[in-house]
Amino acid sequence: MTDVSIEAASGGTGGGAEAPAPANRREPHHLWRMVAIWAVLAVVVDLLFWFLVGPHVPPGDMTDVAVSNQFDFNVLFVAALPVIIAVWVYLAYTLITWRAGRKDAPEPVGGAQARTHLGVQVGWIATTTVIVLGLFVFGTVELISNAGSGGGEGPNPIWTPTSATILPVQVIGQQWKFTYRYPTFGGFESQQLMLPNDTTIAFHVTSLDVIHSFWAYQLSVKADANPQLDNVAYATTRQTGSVTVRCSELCGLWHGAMFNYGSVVPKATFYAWAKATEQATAANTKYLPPFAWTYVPDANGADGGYYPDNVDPYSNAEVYGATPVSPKP
Ligand SMILES: [Cu+2]
Repeated sequence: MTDVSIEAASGGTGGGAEAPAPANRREPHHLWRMVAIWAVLAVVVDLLFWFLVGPHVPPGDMTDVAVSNQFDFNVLFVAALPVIIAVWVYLAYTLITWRAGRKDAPEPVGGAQARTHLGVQVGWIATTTVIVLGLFVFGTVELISNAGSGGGEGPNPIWTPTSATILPVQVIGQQWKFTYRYPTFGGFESQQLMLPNDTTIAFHVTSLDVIHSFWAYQLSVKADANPQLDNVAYATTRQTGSVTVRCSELCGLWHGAMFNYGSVVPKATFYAWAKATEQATAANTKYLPPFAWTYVPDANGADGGYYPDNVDPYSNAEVYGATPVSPKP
């Protein structure tokens, strides 16, 4: 070990020319060649990606947050592609240039010279710092400027949309389905997520049992569904179409089957549907618990969990420490 270092240090004054190449042959500056190949490829691939692939990157453009998240993903791709291209160019270049079968192939020299190269060290630290901190600032700005970017912000969101009118839709997760309540239409409950187009929606996501996660992929909305917590996420619809909703938090045996579908429809269609469903389900709605942002699960009751007991006595387990609907005798 010591011998090698001394040898390298004492012989390392020729700037990489110690390789056993023929005396009459001048080695090109391989690093600059690699940089040139990389720069051209990186620009070409980034441009091709941005214009050809970018518009098709999920989650698409069904809502404002989907558009902004697609933009974010594309920026991340454009930042990442030159990095992977650098690795591939380096690998391909070295395999070709210094392959054993090449006649008079020069022996690459590394070791001590590479380790003490100030330019490489400063360049490496500076480049990675700029990439990491740049993406950190970019991601934070994008999260805040898009009202939480479709993510759950808890019961008291600090990043809110600027729209004058917001339609609240409650998402209720339970083992193993999602249902939706519409508080501005008498609090009726639907098995299907229906949304009006060109409208800012406030999703109020909660759970009746364990932790689920409401993931409406095309809307680019993803918010955890916690029992006794009102988790709010925003999105503004821009296009009609169908939506897939999946649970994205492992929640028990049939987690994989916990999905359903929804639609973004024209405003008039939505209001007609909502009014009609409100009337059609009125007889059932009165048996639901009154609309609330969260519901107390009824762990021991024989009534299926959703429906709070109106009959005393409650056990502590039934109300999870909350105040019963009516006081104990
Ligand atoms: Cu679930």
